[in-house]
Parts: sequence; C-alpha cells; structure tokens
Amino acid sequence: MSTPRTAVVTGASSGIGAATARTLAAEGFHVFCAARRTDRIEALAAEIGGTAVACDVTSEESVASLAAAVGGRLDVLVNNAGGAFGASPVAESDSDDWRRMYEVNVIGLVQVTRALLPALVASGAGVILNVGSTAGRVAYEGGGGYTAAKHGTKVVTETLRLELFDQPVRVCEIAPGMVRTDEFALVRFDGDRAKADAVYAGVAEPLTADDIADAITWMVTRPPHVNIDELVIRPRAQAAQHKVDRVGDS
Ligand code: 8X3
Repeated sequence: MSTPRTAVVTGASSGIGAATARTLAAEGFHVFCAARRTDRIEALAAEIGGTAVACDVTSEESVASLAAAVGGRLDVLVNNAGGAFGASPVAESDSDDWRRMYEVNVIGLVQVTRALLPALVASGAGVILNVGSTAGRVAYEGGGGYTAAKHGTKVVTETLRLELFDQPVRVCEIAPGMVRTDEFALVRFDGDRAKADAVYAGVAEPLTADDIADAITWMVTRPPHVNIDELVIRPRAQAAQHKVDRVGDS
C-alpha cells in the first residue's frame, strides 16, 4: 500500500481550517490538524482519521513541535491560522491589536513555513497554500491593522514563490471576501454578537467555510506543474469590498 499524502492545516479548530481538514481527508490526505484548542482538534482528528497537534503558530517552540510531529515528508501546508482583532479607525486603534494581527497573519505563517519547508521539498511536489483575504487587496475604513497584515500575507506569498522558483514546491494564495464563519467576525468585535451579525446583515448567501475548503482542495490537488498563484473568491452578492447586495438596501 502506498503512503498516504499528508497535509498540515493550521487554525484547524474551526471555520475554514476545520472545513479544509475535512475536505482534504475526504480526498485521501492524512491531515495534521494544528491549533491551540486541543479539545476541538482532537475531536476533528478522530472524526477524519487525522492527527491533532497542539500548536500556537506565534511560538517558535510550538511550531518546532509541529514540525517534529510531521516528520521528514509533507505534501501540503495550508497556512490558515489568522484573524482580525478590532475595527477601529487608525487614529483610535490599539497597537496591541496591530501586533497580534501581524504576529498571527504574517510572522506565524512565516514560522510554520520555515519549519516545514524541508519536509515539503522532500515530498518532491509540495504545496504551500496561504489563506489571505480580499483585505490583502484593498483598504477599507476601520480595517487598517487587518488590511496591513493581510497585504503582508500576500507579499510573503509572492516572495516565497520567487525564492522557491527552482524547488519542487508550489506557492499559492487564496483571498476570500465575505465568508460567514462561527468565529471570524465575533473575534474581530471581541464577542459582540450584534456587531458581528451586522457584517452579514441582509446578505442572502455569504460564502461558507465549505466553499473556501472546496476551492483550497481544488488548488492543492492540481497536477504538480500547475501553480495557482492566487484565487480571489467572493459571494455573488459582493461585487467589491464596499459593493454588497443587501436585502432592504436600495
Ligand atoms: C475577511 C474579509 O472583508 O472581512 O478576510 O476583510 S473582510
């Protein structure tokens, strides 16, 4: 029997990460589900026949443990851990929120990539898939710290693709727009359910975590010579960041 292909998904405890772990497992991958919340990733790993690895991507020590658990060969890395904290105008924003966003969306992604790159190269056809955002393509009011961090995710992806051009590793980015998940907006607004719900108010069908997982799985399962550099994905109702079809709006 051949060895199953392997994948690491960071931020696998919920939302896009958990959905991606499920779709990759359904495609036959053995998935290492990495996140801080061990109860959630253990349940997920048991469900999909994967491996749970407790990991905080902002800690180099924790990332080294993840690399040790994965071993010498890895086919796919999905750098999904990330998030937005706060939505204040720049003039009123909190530097700690900015630091946390840069830590998780950029430095965490770099640390995980650095640690797992030798195993991806060793596979002979590795894929790094970074989960960016449409917030990495444009600016919007109140988004300063998050848009800056997600522009960082985009630029790190581009730099890696240049630096790894002669290595057997593809480097891809998916940039989702409005995706309704259990936690993204709630975390951004520090648990304020009314503010979180307002993000999606009147939008008939925001994207779901499953929509993004489906796209990610397609991207990482193309033949090894095909690199999907970037894929911007939005709900039909969101023509642009500020141009959203909401029921009740004229
Ligand atoms: C999430 C997209 O529009 O909330 O990454 O910035 S948005």
